[in-house]
This record gives sequence, C-alpha cells and structure tokens, in this order.
Amino acid sequence: KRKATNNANNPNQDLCDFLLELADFERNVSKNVFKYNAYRKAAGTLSALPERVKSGEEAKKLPGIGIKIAKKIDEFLQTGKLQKLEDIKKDENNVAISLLARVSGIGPAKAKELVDAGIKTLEDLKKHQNRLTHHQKLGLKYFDDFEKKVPRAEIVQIEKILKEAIKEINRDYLVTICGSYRRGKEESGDIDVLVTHPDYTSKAKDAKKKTISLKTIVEYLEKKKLITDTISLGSTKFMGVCRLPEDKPFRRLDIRLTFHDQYYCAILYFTGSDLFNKNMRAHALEKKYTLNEYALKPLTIEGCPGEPEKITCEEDVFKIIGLPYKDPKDRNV
Ligand code: DCP
Ligand code: MG
Ligand code: MN
Repeated sequence: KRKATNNANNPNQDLCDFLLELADFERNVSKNVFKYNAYRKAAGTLSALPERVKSGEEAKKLPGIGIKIAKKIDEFLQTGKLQKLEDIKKDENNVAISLLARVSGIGPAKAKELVDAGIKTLEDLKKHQNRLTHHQKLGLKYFDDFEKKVPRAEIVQIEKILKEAIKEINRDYLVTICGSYRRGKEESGDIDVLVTHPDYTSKAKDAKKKTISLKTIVEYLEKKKLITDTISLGSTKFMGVCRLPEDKPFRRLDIRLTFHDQYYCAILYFTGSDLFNKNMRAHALEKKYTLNEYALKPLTIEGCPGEPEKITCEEDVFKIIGLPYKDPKDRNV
C-alpha cells in the first residue's frame, strides 16, 4: 500500500525512503493526511531528479519542498539518519501499527485496535484471524506477494489473457488497463481494469443492461484460472486477486464495469495519478465545471451541476476545461 517512488537507479533513493517512511507514520500513527501527502509529494519530486541533491537549501527550490522538509534533508545528509524517525521508532507500538497497516484491508484504525489488543506481528495476526474480515485475511495470506511490485511485462501478459477471455464472452466488450500501467510505469502496485460495452449505457433499459454482467466476467476469468480469489464483487466493482499460470506472485486486481457514455471520464480518473486528478478537478472547478469518475458537468451560478457534457475521448475533457492535452505518461504528478 506504500506508494513507492520507483525510478530505476534514483540518486536520491535514501532521501525518498525516509520521506516515505515518515509519510507512512503520519498516515497510520499520527493520522495526519495533510503531512502524509506533503511527504509523499516531496518524495515524488526528489525521485524525479536526475542528480543527487546536495543540500536542503537546494531542495527547497523544488516543488513541494518547504523549509521543514529542507531541514530534514539537511539533517539526513549530515548525519545519515533522522532523529524524528528514530524517536517514532523507539515506540514499538508505532512500529507495530505501521506494520499491520501494510496488510491489504487493514487501515490505521484497525491496526491500532489490534496493537492495543496485543497483536503486534504477522505471526500474532495469523493466530487471531477471527478478528479479520475476508479482505484482511487475504491481505495476510498474500502479504509478501502484495508487497512486490508488478513488472510491466507481467501486466502485458495479464492484459492479453484478460482481453481475449472477455472478448470470448462478447466480442464487443471494451477493456482498458488504467492506473500506473497506463501512465507507462515500469512497475505497478496492482492492476486496474476498466470494462464497458456499447449496449451498456446510463440510458439503456434495464433488460439490456442485464445482459452485461461483471459477475459473468469474473466467473469466466476464474474458470480460465486467472482470478484466484475475490475480495469483493458488486454489480460494477470487483476487487480480487489474480496470478499468471506459471507460478508468478499473486497480484491485486481491480475491475470496474462502467457505462459506455461515462467510459472516458472513468478512464481519465483511473489512469490518475491521484495527485493529477486532484489538480485537474481543482482546475475544472475554477472553470465552473465539476469533474469526477462519471462525468464532466457545468456548474450554474448557484453552483449546481447541470447536464453532463458529451465526452467521447479523454481529449474532450481537457478541451472543455481549457487545458492542453496531457499524455498518460505525463500524468505522473
Ligand atoms: N485514484 C484517485 N484517488 C484515490 C485513489 C485512486 O484518483 N484516492 C485513481 C487514480 C489512480 C487510480 O485511481 O491512478 C488507480 O488507483 P491505484 O491505487 O491503483 O493507483 P495507481 O495505479 O496510480 O498506482 P499503483 O501502481 O500503486 O497501483
Ligand atoms: Mg494501480
Ligand atoms: Mn488499484
């Protein structure tokens, strides 16, 4: 669940690591989302630099790095560690909460509840599975595999199997793998899939919609031995686990079924990054539009959303809110 800054031979890797570790503690222990985002943003900035940062002062000139983070960078460059982090880690409960919150399905509140009950290691957790939800049990079972990044080449293979299988059910299905993979990343945390069908629109009659079913897709992918576990399955959202035939690690797989007339807003949203989405939504608001994973709607003077704009590609959204088009690979921040 940690958002790594996975840039091959990053000259500032150690700095990024301590910032991401701080980010994790802020989210899971201090529950300060603001600081969590600030540390992540700073780590993201450093990971994109081609050269090693020489001082905090130099770093302060970069986006997302203010005086406080600059000071921490100086301390780390001079002493090789960060006292704030050392102090946090002196409390074994903090370390335990941080560990348990790495299990898929366990959030900061649940992690604290478990640690308060004396459950502090993955071994402890295995003995107390009755305290866990179905999702959390799977998170524990696949803990090691879910911590591993998915190489791009593996998603290419999964994409091929997935598309062939879904088109066997009905050849008009449209399938797009979004997330970090679509942004061109060499490694991803999971696999995010969007599916639609020309007959499956927000306006279509229920009878017609019923012929399109995410459950049918999931069952077929199980039969094909690609999907191994289901975390949750609703009419439009599947969360689960998949694995390639030849003993590769188990991977987190998300599939969403979306209406055809909302497909391109959905693709834009699920391609991310989450930070890019935040900025784009804010820009849309400045132009008196509201943007989400379903639609782009103009806002009236009273601030009420009107009828959705007709969107037939991602470019439409950029055009309407007056932004130059950005390729998915340029949406990493
Ligand atoms: N998303 C978002 N806001 C969130 C969570 C997700 O806008 N709070 C969108 C943008 C993400 C996409 O959903 O890119 C997929 O979510 P992931 O958590 O799978 O993120 P990524 O695919 O970008 O990264 P990773 O490689 O970690 O999976
Ligand atoms: Mg993803
Ligand atoms: Mn995902």
